[in-house]
Amino acid sequence: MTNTSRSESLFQRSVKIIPGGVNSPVRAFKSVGRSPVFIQRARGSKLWDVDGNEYIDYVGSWGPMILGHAHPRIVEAVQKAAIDGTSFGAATERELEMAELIASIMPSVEMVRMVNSGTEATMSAIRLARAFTGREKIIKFEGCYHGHADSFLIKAGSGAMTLGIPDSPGVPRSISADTLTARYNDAKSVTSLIDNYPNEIAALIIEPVVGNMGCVPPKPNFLSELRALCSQNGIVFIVDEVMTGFRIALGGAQQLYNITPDITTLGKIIGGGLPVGAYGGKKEIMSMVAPAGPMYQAGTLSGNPLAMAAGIEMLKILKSDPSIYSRLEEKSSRLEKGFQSIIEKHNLPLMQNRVGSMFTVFFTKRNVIDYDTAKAADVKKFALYFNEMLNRGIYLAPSQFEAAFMSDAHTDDDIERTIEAAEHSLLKTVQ
Ligand code: HOZ
Repeated sequence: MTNTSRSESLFQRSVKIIPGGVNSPVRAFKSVGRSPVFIQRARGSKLWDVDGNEYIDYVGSWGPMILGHAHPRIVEAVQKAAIDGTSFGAATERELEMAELIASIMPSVEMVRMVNSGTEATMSAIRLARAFTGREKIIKFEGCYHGHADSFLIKAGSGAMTLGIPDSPGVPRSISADTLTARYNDAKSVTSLIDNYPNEIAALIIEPVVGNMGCVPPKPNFLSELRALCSQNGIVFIVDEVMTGFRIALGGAQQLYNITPDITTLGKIIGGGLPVGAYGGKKEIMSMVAPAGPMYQAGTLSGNPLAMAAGIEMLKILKSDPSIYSRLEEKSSRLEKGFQSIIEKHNLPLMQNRVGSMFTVFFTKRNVIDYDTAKAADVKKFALYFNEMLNRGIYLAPSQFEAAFMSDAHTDDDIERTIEAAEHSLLKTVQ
């Protein structure tokens, strides 16, 4: 058993002063029946906790660490930027460079506004869609998570799903009434909402590949059907690429599945690990954002120089080296095959989903294609498995309803060790 005594004592102190002892619920390890490990430092594919334990990391700060932790070029960019000042609340050349970089990689993004998190990006995007259409309702999908703004905490995935609070108290009824929910991978469920609320729906927002109920890929043509439905009905098509952007392909899910969103929301990865988000899309729509137009949205720290410096370096590296994506695919596929051979060899009641370097092993035999099938997973068995893996030095997201992420820093040895740990852990927990 790994010694995590210092983490435990820090957690005892934390719960007295921080709600639940953490600053974001998914970090609490609550659903896996233990207290969290406190991380001290990270490099490449590894994390070290305050007790000195080393872990192979598949959380990657929930996605953005696609190059691994503390990449030297990103660290240097942040250090250099910091010397010149950490925040100005004024226009900078870096923001322009970042906007041009994003637009050069994602052609659907004709104009872009930087914000500080994915939540800010999505909540601003729906305000913009409402301003643009003059309508109030939005469609989201059960089990998708778009941050914690009121409109999205309806049948929400991620921590809300993990903790069994998909519909959070505190969200005014007037706001939840304007959020309609459809079934992921079921375009017909969208059609009936559109039929029931003609000319009332401002936007449809979707995780193109869901990461927040575990990894769930779209069925063939699902995304293009949604695109067509939105175009036919004057609905703003918002593709939330906070997890998938620059991850499952350089140009994100919109490149991989050949769809053109009206608005794209971005986060995490464009800050290279610093707090960043962005929303961007058609010029006609983005021109409504203040001060170009009347839709108000603002932020002192938006386009922060440290975050821009880190993000620009990250995007430059990703853009200049396409072999990163072939390596990610090769390594993720090798890990998937390793898990598959364990599942088949021992006839385990598990299934896997993977899109590029995002993946989840579900504790169910049924195909996981939406919220209901994800919910069918055996979370108690997952909790046992999680703990076994942690004790073997493998750091997974502490929830069945989160995706795992491969980075370019993961080594062949990391993958071998993960497969070996998984076989032992699964045999101890599943049968
Ligand atoms: N929802 C994200 C993970 N699926 C971000 C992590 C968090 O909520 O802290």
